[in-house]
Amino acid sequence: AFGERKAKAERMFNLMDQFLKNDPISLQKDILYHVEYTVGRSRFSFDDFEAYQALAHSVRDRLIERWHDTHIYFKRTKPKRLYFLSLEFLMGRSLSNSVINLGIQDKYAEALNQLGFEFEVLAEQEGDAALGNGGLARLSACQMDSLATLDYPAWGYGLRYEYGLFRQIIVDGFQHEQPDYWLNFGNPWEIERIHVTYEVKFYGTVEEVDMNGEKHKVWIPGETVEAVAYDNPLPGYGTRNTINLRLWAAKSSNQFDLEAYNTGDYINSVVNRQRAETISNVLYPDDRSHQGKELRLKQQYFFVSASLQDIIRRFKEEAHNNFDELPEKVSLHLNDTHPSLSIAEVMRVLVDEEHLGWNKAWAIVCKIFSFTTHTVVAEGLEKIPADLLGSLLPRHLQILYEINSHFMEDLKKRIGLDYNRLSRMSIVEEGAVKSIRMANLSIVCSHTVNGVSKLHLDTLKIRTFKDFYELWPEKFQYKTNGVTQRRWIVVSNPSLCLLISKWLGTEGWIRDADLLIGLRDHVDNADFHREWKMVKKVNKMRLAEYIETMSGVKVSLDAMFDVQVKRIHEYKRQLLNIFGIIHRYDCLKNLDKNDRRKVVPRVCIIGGKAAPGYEIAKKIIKLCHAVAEKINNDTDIGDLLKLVFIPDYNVSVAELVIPGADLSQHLSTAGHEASGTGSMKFLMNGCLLLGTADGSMVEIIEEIGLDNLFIFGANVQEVAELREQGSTLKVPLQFARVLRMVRDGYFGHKDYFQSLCDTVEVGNDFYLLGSDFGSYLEAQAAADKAFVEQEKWTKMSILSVAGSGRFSSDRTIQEYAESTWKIDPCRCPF
Ligand code: GPW
Repeated sequence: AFGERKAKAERMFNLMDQFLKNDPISLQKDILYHVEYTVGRSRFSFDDFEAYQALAHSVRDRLIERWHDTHIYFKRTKPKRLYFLSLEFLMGRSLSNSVINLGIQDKYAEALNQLGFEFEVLAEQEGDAALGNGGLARLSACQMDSLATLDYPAWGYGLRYEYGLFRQIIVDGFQHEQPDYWLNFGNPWEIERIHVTYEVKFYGTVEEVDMNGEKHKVWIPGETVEAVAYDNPLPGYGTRNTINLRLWAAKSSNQFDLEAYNTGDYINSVVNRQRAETISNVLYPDDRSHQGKELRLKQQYFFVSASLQDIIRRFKEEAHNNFDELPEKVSLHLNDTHPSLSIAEVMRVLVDEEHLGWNKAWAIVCKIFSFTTHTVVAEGLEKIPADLLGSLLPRHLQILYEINSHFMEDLKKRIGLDYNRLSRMSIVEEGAVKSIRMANLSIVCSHTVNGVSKLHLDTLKIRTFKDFYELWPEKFQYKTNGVTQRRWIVVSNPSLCLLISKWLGTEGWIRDADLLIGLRDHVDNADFHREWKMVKKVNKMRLAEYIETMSGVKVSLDAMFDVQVKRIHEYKRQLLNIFGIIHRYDCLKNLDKNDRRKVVPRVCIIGGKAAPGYEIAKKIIKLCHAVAEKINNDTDIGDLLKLVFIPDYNVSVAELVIPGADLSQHLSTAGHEASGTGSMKFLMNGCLLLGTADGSMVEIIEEIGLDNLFIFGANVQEVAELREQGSTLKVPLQFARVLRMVRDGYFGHKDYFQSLCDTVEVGNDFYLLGSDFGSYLEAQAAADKAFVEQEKWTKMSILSVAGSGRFSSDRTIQEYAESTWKIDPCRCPF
């Protein structure tokens, strides 16, 4: 039998020849092969999109090759694995990132040139994979890139939504949402695994049965849905390792609704089958608001159940069913509370299916979960109504109650009968609506709870999770977020990438961002300055062209490009920015010709999506457009001030906007942004930051020094004090004046904007726009002043990039790997 297998393997190997070759001729052959046989077009007639598809398929082949090698190697060496569980991944485009990480970008460019195509043009054909909302989801994507690059044996698990985050279109200045059916034109980056499927059960009842004299709970489910795996290979940079992001899609199971078939209701049963497939249809577009919807809960459990079946199957194969080894072989990471039903599910599997007994199962569970929270405010924490949970997952609700009763008993022993504190810490909330607090569950059951910045952890300790911190101080840690320099410099800013490598004399910073500090050595070099400014100019040109095609507004390259792009949220204070712009406009109008000549021209750029049900956020978007219309059409003002709203902000748009920015704004009221990662992307692109001492900004200040950015506003302590003052709070006259202009209908839509204005009226101004306005204007004035002194500005810009090394997600991931997950690199040796 061995000889036979060997002969077969040899035959296979000879048929496969060898690894795919990457010389231009081989690449051209492969691309044309895919034009004919994958895309199904003639090699004599295909358009740019078809060329992109064929190109993508040729890259995919190369990814698959490495992906296989990596997984064969993991299987052979059996390292402890990290499973990164997240309901959201904002991957954006894959083509450029892949060829860069594979190290064959130049070869492809050359191959395409000879065929008469330009790589960049074809890359533009790709749509974004937008399976997430904002910072949290893009963070997952950056972290996957770092996990692959640092050779960690990691898997990502997520949902394959058919509709990603809605597309934002603007009609008369109002946001409208359109579905993002991103799979319409096929997705060359995924591999459908029709054989990797699991049944996921819902509803039904729990029965007690006797087994060998012991009583066991058995869940008799009422509905079965099938989960099908779609694998997305993610290559590391400078390594052969290519890890997997496995996304689940729902398919109706053959088990589904047998009843209806049997009773002869054929048509209805087919309709019901379709209904099962809706589970993974659509991404929920509200970040940080949870409405207790059944479909959302179904998505969460569908995801959790499929992922854990897959993980446990792999574990059992490797560990021969010995569950004592689970904590040495498996680390499960909860990206926020969204996947926290995993805890109950692992308990159910260990107790009900593997019959380990409660205490043993519990001891294992407490060793395998880690948890990262991305929020600051307790009100934003996820809660699931017990009724809803009990009807969809009756056994899980029992398990959650049991976890809680054990926890409450232990807690009473430790803190006594402090009923207020006990009820605050309980996993079960006994209110008008009895519900399960997913954050409490995650904290109780995880060995580590991570914040996403130093300041965030401080807030968790003294406010959000104070009770838990006092109980288990050692559980609470922080890992400052980071972003991947591969996407945010190498892919999105190729000119800067070349310049950095030239002056550092190495490309090493692409794998080790700390090397960027070496740029400080050249901070006064005139040639370096000249080249640095050229790079910014090129990126500003690219952005200016985009602005003109999107909005018809022509902008001057001499102006300061001032950008605020992120989800629209009251706490992020886009309104403060708009009020600042109104103030600037008002001042300009009152200047005489001579004084106007001294003004620094500005192009203010705002972009971001509002959750569809978030009325105030939508009004902010409308106000931005109303103000833009007034300013941009005022011939008296000309190039001195422009305001543009960039519609449909997403990862690809960010790749264009961030490198072209001179200044970027991060205005959250101190204490409200858990971290913020946009700031890090701007920092890496030599864009100066203007913002509050909030989240990761505090640490950016530590790295580059207060001299190199523009900080304003109340700090965390002051925010608390100011809020005490209520309606006696002092607000500058300029703020009152701007507010009055909006209220009086200076920008039209008088009635529509009143409720928006109410949110910042004295006594009601929770996010303190009024009291921060004065220092905001001062910071803006400081930015204007610095922009005129070009040499100083360039120096600040260089020092920003030089100090950005700490904000690489490589650093974050290494910290997680070493101190939380306890996993080691596992580098594929081929
Ligand atoms: F509410 N974040 C996000 F905390 O993008 F869960 N979506 C969310 O739903 C939440 C947080 C949640 C963001 C944070 O607002 C941001 O400060 C942080 O940098 C980012 O997550 C990544 O940690």
